[in-house]
Amino acid sequence: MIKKSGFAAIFGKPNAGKSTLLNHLLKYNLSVVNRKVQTTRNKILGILTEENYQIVFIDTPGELEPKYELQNFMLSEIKSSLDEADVVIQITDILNINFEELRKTEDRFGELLKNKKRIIALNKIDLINKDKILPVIEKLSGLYINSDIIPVSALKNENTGELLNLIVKYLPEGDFFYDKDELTDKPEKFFVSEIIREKILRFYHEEIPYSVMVNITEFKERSEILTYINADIVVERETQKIIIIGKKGEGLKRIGEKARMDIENFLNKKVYLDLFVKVRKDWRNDKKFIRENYG
Ligand SMILES: Nc1nc2c(ncn2[C@@H]2O[C@H](COP(=O)(O)OP(=O)(O)OP(=O)(O)O)[C@@H](O)[C@H]2O)c(=O)[nH]1
Ligand SMILES: [Mg+2]
Repeated sequence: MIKKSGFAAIFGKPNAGKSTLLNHLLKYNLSVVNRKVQTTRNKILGILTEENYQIVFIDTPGELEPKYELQNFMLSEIKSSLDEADVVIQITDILNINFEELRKTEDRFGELLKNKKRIIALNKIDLINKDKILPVIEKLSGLYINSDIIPVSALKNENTGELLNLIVKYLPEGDFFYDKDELTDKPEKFFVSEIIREKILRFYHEEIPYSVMVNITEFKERSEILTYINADIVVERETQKIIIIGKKGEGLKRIGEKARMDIENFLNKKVYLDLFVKVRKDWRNDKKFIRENYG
């Protein structure tokens, strides 16, 4: 039997639905999804293995003009993902198409994209009248002459099967890169920190979600059934620390309770979770700190 396998980068603007698509194709909630922009910060591999193919998806951070060091890191994650990819799935929110921006993307990433099979996935079609879709595709086809354009809804799973078929069509022939049971490249610790960060994205607003990083400082299996986890929630300013902790510690307690339940489901074990809030002044612009904690 001929086997196909390769890397498929999921690429696009913040909030376009990249992580949602990844999770639906994998049928597993691997990557954090949120209404806010800049949810994904690292590239995350999600591996889909079937009898005759293996797609190694790479979820990437949203493409934006970097304004601080963390965003420079995010941009470097996008670039290395595109570089590794055999197929690029470029997700575009059909309600938010800006041709000037899309042209800028071509200027910025053209060199990395030029020899890749590219699929433009027009996402969120569940939010638009169906007869409005075709004119958008026609308009875009001038910009993406060598690419397929396919309308989908990642959220409602519309046309995602067709998208998957197209990706498989473009995969190179070759042996699998990963064992068939492997789902990702990242360790459990990474996903635990993402579960905690997701609670903060959900419960807090304005600049807090963008100023938070979660660092797992201890991860110990105390017994067959109990894991002890110690995590620092790192913020940029003293005032943010006060907001996160909340009145009488209610805020931190809420994060801890919700995160612990999700971590227990994820690890399938009882968890003792200790959370601390720490201030590292302006860490988003601290190259050394970012290098130590990301990457
Ligand atoms: N209605 C609708 N909403 C969607 C669809 N796909 C994603 N969303 C929503 O769009 C928001 C952003 O989704 P994400 O998957 O986090 O987007 P992303 O591109 O990974 O975002 P970043 O990681 O911040 O770049 C979430 O609220 C999703 O539920 C879709 O097909 N239809
Ligand atoms: Mg994302």
